[in-house]
Amino acid sequence: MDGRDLVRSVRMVGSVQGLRTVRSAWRRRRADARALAPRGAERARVPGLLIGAEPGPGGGVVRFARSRLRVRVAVGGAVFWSWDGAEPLPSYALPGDGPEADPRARLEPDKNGGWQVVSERLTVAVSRHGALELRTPGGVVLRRELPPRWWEPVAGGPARWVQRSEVPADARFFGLGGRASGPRLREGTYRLWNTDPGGRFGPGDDPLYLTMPVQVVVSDAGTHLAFHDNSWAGRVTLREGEEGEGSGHDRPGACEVRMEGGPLRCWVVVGTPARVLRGWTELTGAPALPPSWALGPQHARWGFGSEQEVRRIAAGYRERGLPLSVLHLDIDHYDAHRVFTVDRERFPDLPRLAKELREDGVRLVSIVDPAVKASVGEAVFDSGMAVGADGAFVRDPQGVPVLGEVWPGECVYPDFTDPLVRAWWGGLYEERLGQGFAGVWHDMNEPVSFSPFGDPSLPRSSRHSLEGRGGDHREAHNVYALAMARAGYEALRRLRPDERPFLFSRSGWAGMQRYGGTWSGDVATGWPGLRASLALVLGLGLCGVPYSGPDVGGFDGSPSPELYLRWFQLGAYMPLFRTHAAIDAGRREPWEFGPEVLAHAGRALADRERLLPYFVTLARLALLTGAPYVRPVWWGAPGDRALRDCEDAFLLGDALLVAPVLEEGAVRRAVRLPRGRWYDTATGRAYEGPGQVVVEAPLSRIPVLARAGAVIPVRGAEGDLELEVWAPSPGRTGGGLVVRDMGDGWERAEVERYTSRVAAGRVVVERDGAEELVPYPVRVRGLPAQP
Ligand code: NBV
Repeated sequence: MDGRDLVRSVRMVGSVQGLRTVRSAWRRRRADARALAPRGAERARVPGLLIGAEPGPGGGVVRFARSRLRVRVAVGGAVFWSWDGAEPLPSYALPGDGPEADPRARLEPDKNGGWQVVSERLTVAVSRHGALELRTPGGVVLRRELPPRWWEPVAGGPARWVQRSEVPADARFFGLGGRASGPRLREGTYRLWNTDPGGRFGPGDDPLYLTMPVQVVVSDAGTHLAFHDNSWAGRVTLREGEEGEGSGHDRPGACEVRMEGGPLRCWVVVGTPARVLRGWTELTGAPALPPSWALGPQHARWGFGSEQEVRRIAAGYRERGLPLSVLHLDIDHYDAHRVFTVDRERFPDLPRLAKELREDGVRLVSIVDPAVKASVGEAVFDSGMAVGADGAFVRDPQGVPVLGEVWPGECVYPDFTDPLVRAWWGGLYEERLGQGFAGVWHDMNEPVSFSPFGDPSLPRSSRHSLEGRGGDHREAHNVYALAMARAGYEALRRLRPDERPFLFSRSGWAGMQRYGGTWSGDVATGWPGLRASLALVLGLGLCGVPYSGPDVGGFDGSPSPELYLRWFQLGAYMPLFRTHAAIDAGRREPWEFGPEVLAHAGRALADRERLLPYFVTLARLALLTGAPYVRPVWWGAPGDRALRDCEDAFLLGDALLVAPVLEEGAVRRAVRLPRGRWYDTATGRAYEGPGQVVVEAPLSRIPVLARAGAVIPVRGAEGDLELEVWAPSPGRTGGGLVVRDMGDGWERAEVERYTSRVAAGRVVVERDGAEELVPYPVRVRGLPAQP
């Protein structure tokens, strides 16, 4: 540990606890040194030559001298392949039993002495040395997997492995969970180990809280998603390719996945971006539909301090006519930072506060930290110790509960990979609901144990149930928060069966969307942080987690009024729109930055309110199709290379292109447009894509462009649903989908489909498949003024 580390620990938690974190970190190091033998001598292995094959459901097994490769095409087109006999299950990413094999896909010999599986969307060709090629039906190679290599410790233990792949020279990489440096993942190594960067992070920090071995690769040949279903620690090294400019000597893009253990198995989904996300969420589960109120503006702060302050903030919004849907209470409302308690002095009557706020349309959401104060007599600790035969908490190999250091002091950690523990923990949410909270915010669940040096988490040797299979923290770490989310989500469903749960979590893993959303975590206040917050939301959306958003204004310090405003304007178009900051940071209420910022923030809030029906629609479409609300601009045109490289704008659904201001002082900006006509929604001016245009971006707003022909559900002046229709370009038609707000329960909703066209100089809107007239007022925009 160097001096800087010590300063970091003291700054984080204060001096007494700072010293305790040093002790806890040493304890962690000692525990691992004792329990995890050094790997010692290792034997390297490659598959060797092909020796035979056996067809099976959806594909079959190809045998090599020193391993076997299983290939299986699933109904729906996803392809599974694995080495050494690994099966798709067990998996934390897949709910239930995973998809059925496609009976039409067969394993057959190819003409090069290898074998192939031909399916509707993909041919998987296996070479004699164990390389595997994924080709489109037209024969274009999307991805080539080279034969893997394993290193097995001679003395036994988990085998490390590496899998190298090649992708087309023009390919771009995205995903890997939430990465601050994205959305386009450039050359570099990205770690797979959920990590609290400690206090705040910027674009250079990696890994962050929510990593996933999920990569989305976009090239002229097509889009595909590759998921290495393995929760162990790993690294992904990416290198973009280079084209030989017609010389025929392209250098392919390269991807190398290295894992410290666990199965070598992979799912690949191919198609258009929309089909890929549909296939991915069919595989890993549909995104939970947030209650509609979670689509409204939210405000949080670490350090609200008291009920009076919460009331004062709510009144601040109300008196200024600013909409507010949710207020969040952070750890400071706990009694001595202990989860599932309330500081009665400063928050004497939370249920009453919740009720009052609710009458004004504001819900309360509670932070929930996983670590439990380790002390006999503490209710949560005692009840946890009584769960099952061994108690609920993660133990060391000797069976002693593992201690970490978090806000309440010395803590233990529930083992959420144990179904019994999930049930017990879930029961504790009843207390939160009893306090009047309407949703939960999971924090510190990487999980964190403060540490001035090394990994700020549990010892890797700690034991976990892993659904009864047994294993250690090396395998459980990355799925810890996912399993915690499952506990929380299932509990809320059980406790409030008539309401859709609202849950979002800092950490998670593949499949996280089944239980809720996530947020940026402690993004550093500054222009780079603003950029990082967009990268995170885009990357997570491509990994199947559509509901997220940044700490608007940044987590630490004090943003300049301009930065705050630009962040606020971006946030207004993010699924989770929430201002939040650290206990020692400057204020984040919109009125704290002067009258000009207040006026412009008010406009952003009003825009969000107006777009709520559109957000409701996008949320439902995410549930039905896996498509994220916030999409990269190449979503509908992955073949447009300039769009593929555009990282400073995004599509909100199909209809809107949002171009946030990410640079200090900018009052206009270049916007890269996809094909077709786009209207600046503020000025009505039309632009033709594809290409780049410069649009005005005064402080009062960020550029939002509407696609010609778009039909967008909005909230009219009376609060009723209206259709905002942007004139189709000449000779073209347009359209849009509308899903009405069915409240916060489980009622199914109909997807209404509208088309727009121009007839005799007028815009006509019709509802598909319905005789009746359009049931909402229609407001047409973008038509040239009639003479
Ligand atoms: O609970 C306090 C904070 C919270 O405000 C923030 O949003 C989380 O990301 N929490 C982290 C723990 C403190 C970290 C320094």
